[in-house]
Amino acid sequence: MRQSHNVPSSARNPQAFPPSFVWGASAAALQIEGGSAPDLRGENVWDAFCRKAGAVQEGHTPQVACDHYNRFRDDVAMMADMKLKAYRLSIAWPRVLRDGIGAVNETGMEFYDRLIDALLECGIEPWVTLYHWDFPLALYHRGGWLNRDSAEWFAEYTTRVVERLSDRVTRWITINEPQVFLQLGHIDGTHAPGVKLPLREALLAGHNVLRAHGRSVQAIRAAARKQPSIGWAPVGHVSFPVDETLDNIEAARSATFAITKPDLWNNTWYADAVCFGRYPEDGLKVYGSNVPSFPMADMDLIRQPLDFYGVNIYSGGAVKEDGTPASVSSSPGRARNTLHWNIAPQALRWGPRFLWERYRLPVVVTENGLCNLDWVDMDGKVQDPQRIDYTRRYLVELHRAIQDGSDIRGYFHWSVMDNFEWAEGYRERFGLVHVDYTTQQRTPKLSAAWYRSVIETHGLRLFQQHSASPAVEVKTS
Ligand code: IFM
Repeated sequence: MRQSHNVPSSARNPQAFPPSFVWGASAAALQIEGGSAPDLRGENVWDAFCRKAGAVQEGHTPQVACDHYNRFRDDVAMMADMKLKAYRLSIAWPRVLRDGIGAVNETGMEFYDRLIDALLECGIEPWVTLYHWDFPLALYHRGGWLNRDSAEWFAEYTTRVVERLSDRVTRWITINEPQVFLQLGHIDGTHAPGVKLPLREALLAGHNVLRAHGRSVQAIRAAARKQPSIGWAPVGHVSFPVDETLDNIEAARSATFAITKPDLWNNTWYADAVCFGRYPEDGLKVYGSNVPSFPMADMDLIRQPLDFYGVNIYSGGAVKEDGTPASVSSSPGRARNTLHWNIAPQALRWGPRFLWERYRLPVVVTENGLCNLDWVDMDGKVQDPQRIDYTRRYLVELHRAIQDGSDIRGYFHWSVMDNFEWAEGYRERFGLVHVDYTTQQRTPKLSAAWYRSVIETHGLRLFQQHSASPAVEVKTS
């Protein structure tokens, strides 16, 4: 597919983002909430996984995390001070339905009621993700995603949430990063639930996840009290061209959408199913007899009309004309984050652009950001010029994608604050705000003030030369 040649309105001012472009930041329930006492929520697969010796860095757990459950009002005030237009949160499934299905846990639902109200009072639009990996433990014991009923369980939960919140929430995201919880959680065993299934069973779990996505979209549309805008948030694995020759662009596009290995990391096994209602031919070939059999009607269920394509992009790799990795992506001493992911700003131009060209859904970058080992300095500040430079470079590339003619509607920085980085525990810090996990003291990093200036100038700040220290500061409450 070729790019659209429509000239975006932002082309009149070459440095402006479209007027309605959404500037936001993201987080997820288990990574920040805490509030995990038995009377507050049911258990999820991560609670059990964290109890396994050696499963999580230094035995860290999400039991307290950022204590956002008790401090959400201050956190929302901090977001308002950052001038966020939108905040992407996730709902903890076993907080609203302790066992995943059945009676609503009123205390849990009230928490989200209050959080949504606090956001709206500050003029911040909530974007709600329904599933960000905290699968109810009770349902895991009934087979988890391997059980075909999981799609119905997820639909029931979706309905309860949407009935309650859709008088105020219109932005819905069904599932976050299926690639990660399927590959790491169900094949590699390094994320919850920590099992090492054969490929065939993992593909069955994946098929049920996609059915759950479809049923969730149906449930949102059926229960929503206000016109919903619905998307999902897979990982975007991006190959980008070494230069802008048509052949190299084509090679990068093909590499981005190809399935070449029998693992679950790719884009199209999920996205072609969700957007086209079919699994891609190359995937069927690579997975071969491991592809589970299922009724064809499943594909109609999986393919539900969506309003946007959310995508999480952190990294990527340059490819040559023949589709093989270019040396720049593996050169010694190249820029990397502390998890050793390549810093690859071009991924935020070519990834969203390729997705827009293939699926013709408005794209929203639902996650992007840098982990580092930030600390509070002797003057009480957190100096994170690398995060500023990372974000600036990526956003400049995203802007190029818009200028190329791609329909890109928003950007959510990951993450609003430091948090529980799954099997890495609390070591990695992705936040715009530093969290001291002993005192729960929040310290906005320099990047928070810088991001505020980007939002306030609607992106123009990206194109101004500036020192690492922005002139404005963000207050903590
Ligand atoms: O922290 C995670 C998030 O939960 C899902 N996307 C990637 C982030 C950084 O690893």
